[in-house]
Amino acid sequence: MELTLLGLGAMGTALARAWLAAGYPLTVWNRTSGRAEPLASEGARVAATAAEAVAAGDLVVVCLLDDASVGEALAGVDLTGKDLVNLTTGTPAQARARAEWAESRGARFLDGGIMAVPPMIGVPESGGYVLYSGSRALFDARHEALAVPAGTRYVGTDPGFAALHDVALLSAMTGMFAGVSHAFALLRGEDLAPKDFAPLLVEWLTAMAPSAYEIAGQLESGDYTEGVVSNLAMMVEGNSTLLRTAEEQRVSAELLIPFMALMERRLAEGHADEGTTGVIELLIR
Ligand code: FVH
Repeated sequence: MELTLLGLGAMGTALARAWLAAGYPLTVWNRTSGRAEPLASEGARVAATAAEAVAAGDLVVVCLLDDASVGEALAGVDLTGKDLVNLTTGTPAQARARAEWAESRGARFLDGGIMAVPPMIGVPESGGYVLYSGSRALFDARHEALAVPAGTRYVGTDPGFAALHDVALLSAMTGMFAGVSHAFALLRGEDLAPKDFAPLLVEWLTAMAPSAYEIAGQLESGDYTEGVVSNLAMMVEGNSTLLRTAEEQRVSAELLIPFMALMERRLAEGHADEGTTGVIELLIR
């Protein structure tokens, strides 16, 4: 099997090194050719153009900045008979359109969402993995090579599903970063070392994370009061303490307020016995 990789940014370079270390013959291309030089000395063949790189490979992996750069790099390139795997982050709609685009050019297509940062690539114990969706036949046929840089999770034939899972996980992470930022802001100016607080924060967030299973169960059953231990009425009451403390500590509560407002709306609609699952209903447009 001949492997081609388009894109040698931070992530593309990490992917290339993992495949080279595993002994895969690899052809690489990057828009700025200088970035390929270190890889040439590590055993990669360097193509002068994207078309030349694609022609050299059966399995073509693309890891560029965004969907527009994928379109630019592959414009006019012959994809007939190729297995195209796009590891560029994008939206579900972009992935679906890219799949149609690739298939109409004679390629099998798989979209991937990388749940790892470059230092985690090629390090199995890091826990990094890639979500894949699209052609199951491609995934099965190329699994051995795809599993080299990181673990694999196939999430469905719909080419948009990998991006959907990826963005949902990143969105949850964004909320977590918002909460962590607010928590550290509360401590600023006090005689408290952030590094002493960090382990408490990690322990607490780890203990609370399994609440996702409770929410999933309630969404499945449709009963948002099922198994509730901390109800909405109590939590909304508690929010006023969170807000008063922010004021006392001279910290803006702007990261917390939007979510608290939704909790209050759901409570006002008569759902005191739920947890926070009902907030999801208020988000659906
Ligand atoms: N790095 C990370 O932590 C994250 C982890 C999760 C997944 N992402 C996604 O991976 C894609 C690539 O990310 P990256 O870290 O390699 O990004 P950069 O280092 O900025 O490299 C960008 C490469 O894209 C090339 N490029 C940009 N525009 C074009 C274009 N119009 N035509 C062709 N190539 C283009 C760029 O080339 P150059 O600037 O060196 O010439 C780099 O090769 C990305 O989707 C992340 O969201 C990474």
